[in-house]
Amino acid sequence: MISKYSLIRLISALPTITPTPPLTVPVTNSISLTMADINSYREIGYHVIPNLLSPSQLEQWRTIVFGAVKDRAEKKYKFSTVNEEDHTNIDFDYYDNVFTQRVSLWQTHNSVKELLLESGGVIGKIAAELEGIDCVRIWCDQALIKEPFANPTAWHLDIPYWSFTSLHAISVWIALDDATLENGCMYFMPGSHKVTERRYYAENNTFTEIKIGKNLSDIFNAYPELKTWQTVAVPMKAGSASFHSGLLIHGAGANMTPGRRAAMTIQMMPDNMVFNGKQNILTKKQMNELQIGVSVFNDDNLNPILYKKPCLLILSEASNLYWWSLYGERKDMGMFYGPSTPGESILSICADATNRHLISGDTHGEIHIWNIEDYCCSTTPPFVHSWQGHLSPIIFCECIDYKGDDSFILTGSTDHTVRL
Ligand SMILES: O=C(O)CCC(=O)C(=O)O
Repeated sequence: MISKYSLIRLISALPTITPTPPLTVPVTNSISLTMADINSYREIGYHVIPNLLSPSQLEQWRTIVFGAVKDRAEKKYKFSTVNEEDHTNIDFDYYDNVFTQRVSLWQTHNSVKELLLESGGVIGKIAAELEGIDCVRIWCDQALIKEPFANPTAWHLDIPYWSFTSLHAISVWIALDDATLENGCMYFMPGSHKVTERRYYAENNTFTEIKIGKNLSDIFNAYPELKTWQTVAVPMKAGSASFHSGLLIHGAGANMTPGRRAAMTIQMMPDNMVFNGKQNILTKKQMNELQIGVSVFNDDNLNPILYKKPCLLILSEASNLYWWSLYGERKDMGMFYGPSTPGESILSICADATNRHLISGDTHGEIHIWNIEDYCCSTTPPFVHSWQGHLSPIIFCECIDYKGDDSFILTGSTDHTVRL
């Protein structure tokens, strides 16, 4: 009989290693995504979070962002470095009246930097979960203020403009004023991210770059198959936010009112992104120094980390599951006994896509599920379910997410069967 096994599985889990989040978090920190939210985002390419900011947090964002924009506007430059050109847009007079756009305010204003970084535990975590990535860095931030009677924002997708190429880039768009059908709310084309992704692969891992100009629909010259697709207007209350994939086609209406429509946005990227040769927000100096295909945007001073999943190493030594923190101080965080029958051993473990559930298979052929969402101390995490999966030891288990809300567990055993 198999008696002692040990195996090491690295899973990213446990969002709450620090028991009490700092009170200064400038976003609603009770927000969490469900598996249905994540699946919906992956299907349609965007996700709306009502009331990301409470009324007092909204006031804080407005004060900080408008203060920085005013400061930048008085100095008359859009980018954080003076005299850098904008390479994304043509028809400059027209574009100037799409919105007042101020880029990378975090670089020139510490208050903005603190605001974004303190929000990272919520905003970055949502982005990480929606995109299924472990680390979220800031590519840039942009205040986008549609002034009274401003032009519409032409249909586009974001990633072709940026200086790295990733299918997991994502933006958050936070309404600092009510965004309405009348004043230029966002519009999305649900599901278009799948078309642009397919095209990327079909065209040898490249994107067609369309300059954003006067013509609202130029993008459809590149994607004619999308001309007949439905679009969705996404009006939202001030303080609410939407997250959209860097692959999703989106735009915004004209401001037909004498009032302002302001939004603060953060453009986010995964870790280890490689320079692709495009200038976008980079300075001439950076362009001269960076090497295409070699330079990586992992410098925390240039692309700060907004969120990194706290990682744990789980070690199963016979029947016990040990938890080790890999970030910060390396220490054991907890241990509990796995099997329901004494003397049995855990031979396989895995976690679901959101790392909320830990699944284990033991030498008795039993499958156990625990809720590890908030587990990081010495008590046993809440037990969810267990059943006899096989007649003999389970040596392999893997969690498989299928389109709907449900997860499947694939197990393999020394009874010569594989079960789903
Ligand atoms: O605010 C807008 O008008 C457009 C915003 C946008 O395109 C974006 O956040 O990617």
